Amino acid sequence: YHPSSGKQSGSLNSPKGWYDAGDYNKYVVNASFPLGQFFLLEEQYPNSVADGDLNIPESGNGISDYLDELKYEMDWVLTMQDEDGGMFHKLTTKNFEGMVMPHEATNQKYIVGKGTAASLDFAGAAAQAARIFMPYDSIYAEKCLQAAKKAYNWSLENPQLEFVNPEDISTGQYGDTNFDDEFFWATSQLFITTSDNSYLEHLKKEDIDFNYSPGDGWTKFMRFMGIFTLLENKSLLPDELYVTFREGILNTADDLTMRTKTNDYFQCVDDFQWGSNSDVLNTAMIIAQAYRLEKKPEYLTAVRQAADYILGNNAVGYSFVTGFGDNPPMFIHHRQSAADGIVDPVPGLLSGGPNKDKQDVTDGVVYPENVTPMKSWVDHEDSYASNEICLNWNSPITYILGFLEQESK
Ligand SMILES: [Ca+2]
Ligand SMILES: [Ca+2]
Ligand SMILES: [Ca+2]
Repeated sequence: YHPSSGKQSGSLNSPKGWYDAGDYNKYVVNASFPLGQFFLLEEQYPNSVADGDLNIPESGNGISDYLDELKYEMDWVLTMQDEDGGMFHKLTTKNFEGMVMPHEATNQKYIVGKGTAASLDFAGAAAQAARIFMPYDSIYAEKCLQAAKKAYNWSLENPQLEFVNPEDISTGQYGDTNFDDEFFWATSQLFITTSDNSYLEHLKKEDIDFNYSPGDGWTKFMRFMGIFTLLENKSLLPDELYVTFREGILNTADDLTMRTKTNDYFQCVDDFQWGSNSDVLNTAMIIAQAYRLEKKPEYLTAVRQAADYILGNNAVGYSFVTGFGDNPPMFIHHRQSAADGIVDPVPGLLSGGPNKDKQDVTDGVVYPENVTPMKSWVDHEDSYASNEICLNWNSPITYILGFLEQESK
C-alpha cells in the first residue's frame, strides 16, 4: 500500500485485469468506463461473440468468450475495493516502466489513493455486471451488485474526493473534478439493476445536458452511458422521463449526423485532441442509440462512416487499427509490441489518433512541419500523444464494429 491509500503497511493481492494502455499499470476509472462500453454491446446484442470465437483459455467453457474476457477485468476491479466500500484509484509503479516485456516490468507496484470518480465508475460498471452475469453465475452477479452498492454509498458519504497523483507517483492520473456524470451513470445502472425507486428519485433531480461536443472526452460521455441503459428499459421509467431522454438522444444524434455531412471525411469531430479516434467512435455510439430508437438510414450511414474513418478513410491514409487494412500502424506506443522482437505489432489495437496538442514533442517526437490538426499523427512508438493504445479507445470501436455487424445483417 502506498501511504495515499490511507494504510501505512501491508499489501493486497490484486491479480488479473488488463494493462490500461501502452503501459503496465491498472486504473479503476479506466477499467470501469470501458467495461461499461463493452457491456453495452453484450446487453444490446447478446452473444455476438460466441464461446470458442476468441481462442482464449476459457474457450469451450460454454460461456461467450467475450464475457469470459470481460470477467477477467471485472475480477481485478473487484479486488480494488477497500473495506469501507471506497475504491482505490490505481495499481501502479511509481514511474512508467521502460519499453520492456511484461515479465521484465518488475518494479514494485503500489495501491494508490481512493476517490469519488473511481468509486462511482466502479459502481456503474459493477451494477451493470450484475445484470450481465446473472444468467450465468448468480453468486458472482450478487457479489458485483453488493460491491456496487457499497461503492455508491461510500461516494454519497465522500461526494467530492478528487484524486491527485501523490508527489512520488508520475503515472496516469485520470484526474477529474466534476463527478455529476459519474453519479448519473452509477445511479442509472443501479436503478436498472435493482428497480429501487430511491435511485430513480436521484435521477429525477438531475438536470441533464444532452449536448456532446467532440473533444468533451470520456468523462462527459458517462452520462450518455447512463441514458443508453435507461432507454433500453422503457418499462421501468416514468413516461415523462423516458420522453425526455429519447428526445435528448435523438436531437443530439441529429446534430452529430448533420456534422458528418459537412466535416471532412464524413465524421463528427472538428477538434482533434488526445484520443480523437475515441471521440469519433463515442459520437458514433450516440448516433447508434438513435438508430435503435428510430431506424433512419442516415443514422446507420453516419455510424458506418465513423468506422470507415477509423479504418482508413481519413486525412493520414492509415487504418488506425493494428493488423487491419492495407496501411495500418506498425510502430504503436505499446510496450509489448515494441519489445517482443516481432515485426508486426499486436493486432487489434486502436491508435489514439490525430492530436493537435502534440504533447510528446517535448519528448522528442517529430511531426511534419506546420501540420494541420487532422493530420497531427505519427506512426512512431515514442508518440504517446498520437499513437498510443488505451482500453477506453478499444471499447468504443468494439461496440461500433459489433453494432454494425449486427445491424447490417
Ligand atoms: Ca468461453
Ligand atoms: Ca466527471
Ligand atoms: Ca513488435
